[in-house]
Amino acid sequence: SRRPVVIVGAGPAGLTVGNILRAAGVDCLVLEAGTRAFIEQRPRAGVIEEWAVRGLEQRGLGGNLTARAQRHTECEFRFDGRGHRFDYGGLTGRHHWVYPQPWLVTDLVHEYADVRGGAIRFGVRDVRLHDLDSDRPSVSYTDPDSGERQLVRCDFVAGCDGARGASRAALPERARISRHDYGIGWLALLAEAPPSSDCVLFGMHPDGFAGHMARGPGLTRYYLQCPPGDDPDDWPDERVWDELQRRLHAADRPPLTRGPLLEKRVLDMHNYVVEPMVYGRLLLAGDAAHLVAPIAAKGMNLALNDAFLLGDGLVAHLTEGDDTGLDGYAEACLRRVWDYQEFSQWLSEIYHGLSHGDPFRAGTARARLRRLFTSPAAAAAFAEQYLGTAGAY
Ligand code: RFL
Repeated sequence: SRRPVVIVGAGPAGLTVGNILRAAGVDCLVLEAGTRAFIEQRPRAGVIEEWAVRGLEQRGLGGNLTARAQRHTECEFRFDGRGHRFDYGGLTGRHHWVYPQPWLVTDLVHEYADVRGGAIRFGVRDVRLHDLDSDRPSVSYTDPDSGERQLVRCDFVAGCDGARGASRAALPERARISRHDYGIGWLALLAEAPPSSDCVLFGMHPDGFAGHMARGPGLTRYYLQCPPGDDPDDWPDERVWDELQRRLHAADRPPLTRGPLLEKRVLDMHNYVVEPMVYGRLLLAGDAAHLVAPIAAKGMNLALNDAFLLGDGLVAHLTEGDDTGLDGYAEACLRRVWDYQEFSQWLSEIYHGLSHGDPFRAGTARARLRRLFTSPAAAAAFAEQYLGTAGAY
């Protein structure tokens, strides 16, 4: 068979590209390794920036989100046994949205497959990309029902299959991959418990960072810094809650609301950026092109930014013969990517500096932290970067 575009991966990036193409009447096929139920439930991100929500709305994809998402205007830093509120909404007039990634994926799959009539195959295996440097690329995969290999010819392949997908495996030698490893692990936790605060909490403690992010009325994400590669089995629920309570303790705040822990995963904090993001007819988007450790909650936002630019660029090329969007695609994405990478690194020092064991780094991390509460200029700069409005992207 033949389609103008094959999209590999049905995450936020791939599904957004697919929806944009379908809205313009462009035929495409999405190939996804997971089942529909699996991708609709996989817990991950939750913080979506205002510009990204506006981008979804402009493409008819924001309906459920704006009706159901929580609006956040403050975060709180906890250190030295006290809570310090940071009112970024008051400073900038802007806000964040909290909307769990599986909800967004559920909305996007529904809109793509059930409303816009987009083709999608779930459970595909062994996806391979072919002839990317020619003008007749193709994608092959094993069909889960028949067990047979299928080949789809296309004009473009959108590589949206995340950090461990077929697109990254297909990158040629000329790809330059810049990496940064923080040498730190985070135990990512999902608690079946109401949030313990009405805003995001960042705990800076000599024993390590701890974080709290509401996901919904009965679901809360927590993070605990741990050694990279730590075994989640060494973290029984009681140990987790005691440690969270210690690191997020503030004399002027109520204790955490405990509950069963549904997910415990150790994430090794590292980043990479693949440059360029285009290889012949393969265009990368989202985590396939760049990974940013969840330190600043930026990954899904970058995936959406890529997807807007890629979807719009493909539509302009395929329907009007206008190549400006595709020609400038990688450069436009990478401006925001590098800006967010830099902010994550800057923020990481605040989160992890106190527990590094080096009193010099602890001293400078504390100074960086205090400056947010003493210098209006520093506070404004932080707010812009936290909200993703700092650059002329
Ligand atoms: P995804 O979401 O990984 O989707 C890729 C899809 O491709 C499929 N796939 C394949 N399909 C076919 N063939 C193959 N060979 C395939 N290999 C993989 C996968 O099954 C999947 O469905 O990539 P995408 O679309 O680029 O989206 C990126 C985001 O998912 C990611 O950046 C965020 O989750 C990162 N992130 C956060 N980002 C935020 O903006 N705000 C947050 O608050 C936030 N919190 C987080 C996070 C990531 C986390 N983890 C688990 C790393 C919290 C956590 C714990």
